[in-house]
Amino acid sequence: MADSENQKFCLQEVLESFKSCLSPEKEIYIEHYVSGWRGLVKLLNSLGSLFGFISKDAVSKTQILMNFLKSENGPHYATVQSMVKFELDNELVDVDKKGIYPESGCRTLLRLHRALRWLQLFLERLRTSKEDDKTSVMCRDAYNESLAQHHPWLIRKSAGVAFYSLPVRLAFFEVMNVGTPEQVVDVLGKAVPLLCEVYQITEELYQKHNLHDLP
Ligand code: 1PZ
Repeated sequence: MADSENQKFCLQEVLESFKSCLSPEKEIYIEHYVSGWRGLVKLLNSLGSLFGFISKDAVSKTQILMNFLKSENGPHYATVQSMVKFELDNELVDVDKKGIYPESGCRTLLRLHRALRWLQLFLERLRTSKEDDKTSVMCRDAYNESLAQHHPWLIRKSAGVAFYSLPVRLAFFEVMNVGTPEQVVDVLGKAVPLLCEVYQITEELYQKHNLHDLP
């Protein structure tokens, strides 16, 4: 595991990454998008071994995108928009669902994009939660409303088991590493709309190019 993944999670840092991933023209820089996810992986890693399978998948998806970014085609992978154009123009995407490109940038990012919807729903629930609300229920409800529809039974089951082991609300706020519960709520108030914007831009781009069902 890379050193950065062993370091302590900080919500503020994740917020900064997602902030810097938006260009003035509202393009999404893949490098910063990936570093936002890498930040979130630190949180997953601090939650114990039941979350290991989720963290592994998130790391492998971010690695695929980083490899593209470091490859000779790197400049085409600077933004989500340029990646979509490059992979479509060069027929590097399974638009006809043949499964020839199981690691295309477009299908890999689609998985993280769907997870971003879960994150947005979960953090909004957390932000507006009351003292006695259960993080496991917030997490499960957000998951059922989003990612679960894309996962087979076994993954849904394992995710469900992991959710039960989440720390209680106040302990979870401490893991966020930004200060008092009020400060956490404050940072979440900035983070959620930002994640929403990044999600929406990607969503529209994928809709426009009919990329929502990539295998
Ligand atoms: C705070 C609690 C964290 C709970 C995380 C909730 C998300 C549950 C996701 C369960 C994913 C299980 C592992 C692998 C699934 C893959 O099969 C799928 C589809 O990829 P494919 O098989 O088609 O290549 N992968 C995904 O759906 C991407 C999942 C990324 C999850 C990132 C979570 C980051 C959590 C941040 C914590 C705040």
